[in-house]
Amino acid sequence: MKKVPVVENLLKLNDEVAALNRERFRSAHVLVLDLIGATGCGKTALLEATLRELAGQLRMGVLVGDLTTTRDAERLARWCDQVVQINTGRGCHLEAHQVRQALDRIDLERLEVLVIENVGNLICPVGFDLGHDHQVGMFSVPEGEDKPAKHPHLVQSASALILNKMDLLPHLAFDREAFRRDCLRLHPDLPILEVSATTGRLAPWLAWLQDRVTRFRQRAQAAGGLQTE
Ligand SMILES: Nc1nc2c(ncn2[C@@H]2O[C@H](COP(=O)(O)OP(=O)(O)OP(=O)(O)O)[C@@H](O)[C@H]2O)c(=O)[nH]1
Ligand SMILES: [Mg+2]
Repeated sequence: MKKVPVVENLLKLNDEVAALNRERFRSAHVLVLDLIGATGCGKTALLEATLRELAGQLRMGVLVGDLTTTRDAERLARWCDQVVQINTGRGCHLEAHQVRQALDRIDLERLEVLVIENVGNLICPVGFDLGHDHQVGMFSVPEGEDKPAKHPHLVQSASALILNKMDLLPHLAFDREAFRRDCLRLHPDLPILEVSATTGRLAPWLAWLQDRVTRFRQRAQAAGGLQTE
């Protein structure tokens, strides 16, 4: 029977475009994060709070994926002038070519960090390289403590895992220890960043982000690509 490797080819093509994106990001010295979490876990809320908190300290831009609306981009544009909405139509995740097109609408040279808010979905986005440096996974307390165990691929591929809506902990039966245990069983040493985007409890996430930016700059300087101020 004739072999038709459709999915393999799709991913191969995506990887090729992701490699081009990565080259672009490297030459502009921009650290790129792919933020992945279920719909409603608070991705946009976290980015709004982060942009507000780091205004004047870190030059950030955001690409935000959503099926049809521009609502997230409108929320983020209040805090940042480098925001592009990518509408995926029926697509449940972002692909590298969509990011590539969006880069034409953003001034990469002016940025230090680019965050890509992926389409709200815990499954499909994980397998698609966008050219990013890190995947950041995001869960929230109301989703329940069993979600890391049910979504092991995200936990395993993430460089850090955000647990949002910590302010709701007193009101819900959420087993924090079971959550942590499952995460660390799947990915030992995974940073678990407990935050509350809407109440301003951001410290673990901001510290992780700053640390990654520092390491990224050090690596770029060592490679001779970034001038010290
Ligand atoms: N209590 C509480 N609510 C939060 C927190 N963060 C976000 N929310 C609320 O959760 C809802 C969803 O937040 P969004 O930021 O739109 O979530 P999102 O992950 O960007 O959603 P999609 O883009 O649709 O996938 C909103 O009503 C937010 O106000 C939090 O830390 N605590
Ligand atoms: Mg959003």
